[in-house]
Amino acid sequence: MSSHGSHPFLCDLHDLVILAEQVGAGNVRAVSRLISLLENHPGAREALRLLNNSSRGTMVIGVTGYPGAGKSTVVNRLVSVYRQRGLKVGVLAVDISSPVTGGALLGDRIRMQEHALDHEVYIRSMATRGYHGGLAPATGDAALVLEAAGYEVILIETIGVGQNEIDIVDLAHIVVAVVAPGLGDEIQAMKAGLLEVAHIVVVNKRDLPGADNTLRDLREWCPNVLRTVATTGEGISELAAAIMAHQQSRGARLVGEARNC
Ligand SMILES: Nc1nc2c(ncn2[C@@H]2O[C@H](COP(=O)(O)OP(=O)(O)O)[C@@H](O)[C@H]2O)c(=O)[nH]1
Ligand SMILES: [Mg+2]
Repeated sequence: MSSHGSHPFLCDLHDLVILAEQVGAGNVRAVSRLISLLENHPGAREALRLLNNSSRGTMVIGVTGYPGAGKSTVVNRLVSVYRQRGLKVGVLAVDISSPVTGGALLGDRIRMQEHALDHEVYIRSMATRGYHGGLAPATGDAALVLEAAGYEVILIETIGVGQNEIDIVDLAHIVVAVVAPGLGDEIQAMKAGLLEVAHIVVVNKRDLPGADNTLRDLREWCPNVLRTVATTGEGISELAAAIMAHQQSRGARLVGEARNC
């Protein structure tokens, strides 16, 4: 990318055209580079108009829930399912932790490390940078880049921040809320927040005490609650099937969005 005077990162249209072409060809370095530009330079959004996002049947899956519920572990398992089906998978893991401390972002990476060497899997952590709504500012743009690069499934892990969990609904075709047992009163708060936007609710950590109580509590309110042990993979194929069923019913309906809960 050529530099311009005192602003070495400013991108001109010619650079963006080339970058968009490379993204369209599935070039991973170009994907990373464009997402970084989109995170740091509003002018890079010009490139989005140059991407070819038409006629792609990309499935965008949001996975939300409180920190520690097991979102990254669930996402890691879902990546395996989609890879077994031969699909190219992109993961955008959004976290509140600052890029400086990196703590939880590192956790996400470790949870998904088994896919690190798979060229058909792209994993990227994004920091919220103080932006409210559970997503990083450039998450939507990054999803468009992955779509243009031919990723067929995009998993977006977002932090569960209760009432502010609305953005993911606009971005994802389906939202999976991951809940861990033992939350007690927090479950009540979640019903008014992130569970409200979910199409599928998952009680993860079924192996821990309290899982059945949590399940019973949620089922009173939502018939479609699944159970998983993400660390062993138990229940993940059922989750993948539920996601597929929702995707198919969504395609059949064309318009109108019915939540499971
Ligand atoms: N016992 C148990 N631990 C789990 C399960 N799923 C995830 N964990 C653990 O819970 C911790 C948080 O998981 P993580 O996926 O990083 O949660 P996230 O913050 O929601 O992304 C990690 O130590 C995981 O190994 C599960 O089903 N059972
Ligand atoms: Mg995580």
